[in-house]
Amino acid sequence: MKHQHTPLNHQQLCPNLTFYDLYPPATDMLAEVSQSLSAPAPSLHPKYFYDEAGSALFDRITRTPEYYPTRTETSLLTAYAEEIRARLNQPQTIAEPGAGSCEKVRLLLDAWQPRHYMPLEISRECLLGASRQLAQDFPDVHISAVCADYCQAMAMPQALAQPGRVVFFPGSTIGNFEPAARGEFLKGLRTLAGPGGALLIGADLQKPDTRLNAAYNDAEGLTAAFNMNALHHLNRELGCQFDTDNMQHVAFYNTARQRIEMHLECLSDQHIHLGERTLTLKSGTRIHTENSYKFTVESFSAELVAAGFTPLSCWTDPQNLFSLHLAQV
Ligand code: AVI
Repeated sequence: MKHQHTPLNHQQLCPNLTFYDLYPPATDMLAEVSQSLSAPAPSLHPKYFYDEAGSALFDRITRTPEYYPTRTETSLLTAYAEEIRARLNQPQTIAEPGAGSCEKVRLLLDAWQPRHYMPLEISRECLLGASRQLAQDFPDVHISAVCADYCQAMAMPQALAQPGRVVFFPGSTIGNFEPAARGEFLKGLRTLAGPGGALLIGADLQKPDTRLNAAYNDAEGLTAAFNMNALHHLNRELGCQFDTDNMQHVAFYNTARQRIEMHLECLSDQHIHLGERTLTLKSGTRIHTENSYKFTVESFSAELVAAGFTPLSCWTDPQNLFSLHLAQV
C-alpha cells in the first residue's frame, strides 16, 4: 500500500507513451538461491530461467510442434476477440502484469482499439523496448508503461486508476503459481482490475499424459536447454560452477497433483559455490525448477470465484487443450 501515496516517478517518452518507475526492489539472489538449494528438497525459482538466453529459448519453445499452449491460446484470442469486446462493452483500458515483450496484446489492441494500455513489467529494459515499439505501432493508444514487480503492481493501481480496466494475463502463467499463492495472486488481479473491471486469463487444461509430457520434452531439446539455462544463469551471476554436462533435464506429468514438474538431476556429485561456501549436491539429487499446473474449466472457474470474480464466459478449442476465461470483478 505504501506506493499509493507516493507521487509516481514518471517520464513522457513520446506523445503516447508515459513511463512510470516503481523501482522494483532488487532481490538478494545469493541468499535466495543458497536457501532454496540447501533445503532438504532442493529447488530453484522458475524466474531464473529468464535471462536473455532463456527468454529467447522460451520464445522458440512456443513455436515447437509439441508446445500447443501458445498457438492454441492465440487461435482462441483471434477467434473470439470481437465477441469478448462486445461482452465487455468496448473496453477502453487493458492492463497486463508481466507483459514481457507485449506481443500477445497486439491482437487485442488491433481488435478492440482501446484508449489505454498499461503493461507492468519488472525488467526495465524489456519494458522500455517493447512499449516504445508498441507506441509507434499503435499511435492512437496511450501507453502507461509501469516498471514494477507483481506485488507492487497490486498495491499501486489507484494511482493510475482507469475505470473498467481489463486485466489480461495470458499464457497460462497462472499455472506456474502454487495453489495458495495462486489464490492470492488472483485476488491481486482483482484489485488491479478495480471496480467494474474484468479479467481475461488463459489456463492450460488437463489432458492425457502423453501430450503433456511431449510438450515439456520437445524433440529439439529446447525445453531441456531452457531448464538448464537456469544453471548457466547462476554460473554467470553467482559463479556457482554447476557442471552442466553432468546435469539432466527431467520433466513429467504428476497426475495426482495435476501438474507438470520440471527438475534438473545431478548425474555426478556437484560441488556448488555459493559465495564463501561450497554446497555438495549428491549424484541423483533433483533440483525442482518448475511446476506447471493444469486445470479443468470447472476447477479454474471455481478458483476465479474464490478470488472474488464472477465468471462470464470460457472459450476452449475443439481439442480441449486450452481455456480462455473472462470474469468480472
Ligand atoms: C511460462 N509458462 C506458462 C510455461 C509453462 O508451460 O508452464 C513455462 C514453460 N516451462 C517449460 N516450458 C514452458
